[in-house]
Amino acid sequence: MVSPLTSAEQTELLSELHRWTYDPERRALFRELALRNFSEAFALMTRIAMEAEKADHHPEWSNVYNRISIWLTTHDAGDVSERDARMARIIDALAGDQPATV
Ligand code: H2B
Repeated sequence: MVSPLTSAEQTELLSELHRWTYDPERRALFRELALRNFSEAFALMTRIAMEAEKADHHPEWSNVYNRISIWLTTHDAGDVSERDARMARIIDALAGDQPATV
């Protein structure tokens, strides 16, 4: 059983992960990415998918052409946990300095 982050921990996490926001409806970390085109977006999704599989922690996401929307939440915890924080850091490292959706 994984514990959700406390609200203080969540606030601290969001100040560290400045590309992510909290989506209260989905109780999830949320980030949007805009790549140059569909191929680059899907290639990044593939790299993220490989890491997600290794970590046994999977994104909820959608893709429209060059854009990817990603939500991270921990079902067992019913909210954001340290597992989502870890996955968000991995995604940031793979995505590099992609700007938010333009
Ligand atoms: N991914 C995410 N994002 N949250 C989870 O709670 C989760 C997961 N649980 N991937 C994992 C798989 C669980 O279902 C398996 C059985 O370990």
